[in-house]
Amino acid sequence: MVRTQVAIVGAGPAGLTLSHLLHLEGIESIIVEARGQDYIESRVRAGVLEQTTVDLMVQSGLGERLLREGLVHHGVWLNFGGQRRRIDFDDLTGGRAITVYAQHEVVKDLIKARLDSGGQILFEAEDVTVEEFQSEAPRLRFRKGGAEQEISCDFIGGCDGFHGICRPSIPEGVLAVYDRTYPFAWLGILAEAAPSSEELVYSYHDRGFALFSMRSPGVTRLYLQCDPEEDLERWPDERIWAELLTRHSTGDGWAPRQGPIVQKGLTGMRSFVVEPMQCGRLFLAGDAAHIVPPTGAKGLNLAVADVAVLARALAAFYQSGRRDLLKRYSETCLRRVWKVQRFSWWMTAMLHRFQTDNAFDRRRQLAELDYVTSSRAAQTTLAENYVGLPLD
Ligand code: RFL
Ligand code: PHB
Repeated sequence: MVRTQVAIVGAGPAGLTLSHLLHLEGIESIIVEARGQDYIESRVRAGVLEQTTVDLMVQSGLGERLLREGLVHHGVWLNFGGQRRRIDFDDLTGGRAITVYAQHEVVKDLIKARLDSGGQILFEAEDVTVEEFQSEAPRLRFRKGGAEQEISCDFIGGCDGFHGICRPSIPEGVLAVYDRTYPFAWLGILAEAAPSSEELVYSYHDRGFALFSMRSPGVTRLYLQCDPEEDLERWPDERIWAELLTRHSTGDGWAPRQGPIVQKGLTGMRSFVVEPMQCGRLFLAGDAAHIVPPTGAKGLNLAVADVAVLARALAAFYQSGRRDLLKRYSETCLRRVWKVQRFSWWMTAMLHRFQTDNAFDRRRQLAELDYVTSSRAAQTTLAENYVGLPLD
């Protein structure tokens, strides 16, 4: 049996960042991951980092490539009723910004940092189980390369995403679930086309929402609101471009630039939170504990914020025997989680077409967009949430 201080399930942004922050505090950890390294280093997901996330990465020594290759954006556009209006983060938040840097690049940087400093990530682990976490001696069990393995530890970081095993291992009755599903999904594409706007464009349209984003100076990322049961076979490239151009039409002549589509996918939309985010010595972080619809670009950022709180609490435990921060882990995280849930829900409700909406609702949405882009108070509300609330 192997021993470590903190055993972490999942090598996504939450698990890897936790392991990295613990290492900086002199705390040992081992990450156990179901997938292979190549798979997780190329999994296309989020792309927008809050200022808060960028600051944390830079302060913890992960800034080198991010600061060189990340695209810093000082605002976003809201496009509705034939007008494109800009929310100026710089002016509204005292110089805070967002950085476009793909999640899998963050993951690559984190894996490299862990492996370079002798960290252990056990990829391709099968049938992981978490045990005895309500005692002082939790254990992780799994199979790797056909052999049974066991890790004994002081704490478990449950960082295995929404479909992981940590949350379902918590005994029935402990967790309360709060959730909402939305009656639509996003069809997302990556296109080999130089972005035609320097900043993101969120478009509200009669035919549904569309988003213009990017990954690099040569790659555009675009999304379209669609049916959750949508069949991608019914979306040949020409149909996708026609729909994107219609929904992104503006009065000022701007349009996304077209190019070969190199990836297509469907993303469901859901808001989900469990309370509490801990049970004994098992601590849930990131998507394992909560998910948000992608409209606010928050999932990855929330995962990083959780593990910053957890790393600080574990450091206080190991350095001075303090248990109070660990005890309050869930409470501390949930204050931020619920604010981010509210923001993600609000952006989603403001920008999407709901089938149950009538002409009244449509006018209400347009009025809200007009207000949000013309009142300085409302613009500040959007901007300060988008660039990221400060860590507690
Ligand atoms: P992850 O990234 O899902 O990582 C969990 C890891 O655990 C592994 N795992 C297991 N390992 C061992 N045993 C098991 N039984 C396991 N089960 C699972 C998995 O293989 C995986 O490696 O969760 P984490 O670390 O909490 O990170 C969360 C983020 O990935 C997620 O919130 C974001 O991607 C959400 N998201 C966005 N977030 C943002 O902050 N900004 C964005 O712009 C943004 N855009 C998006 C998004 C998510 C999207 N999709 C595909 C859902 C855009 C999209 C399209
Ligand atoms: C992305 O670039 O993938 C992206 C950007 C903004 C969002 C969601 C996703 O709100």
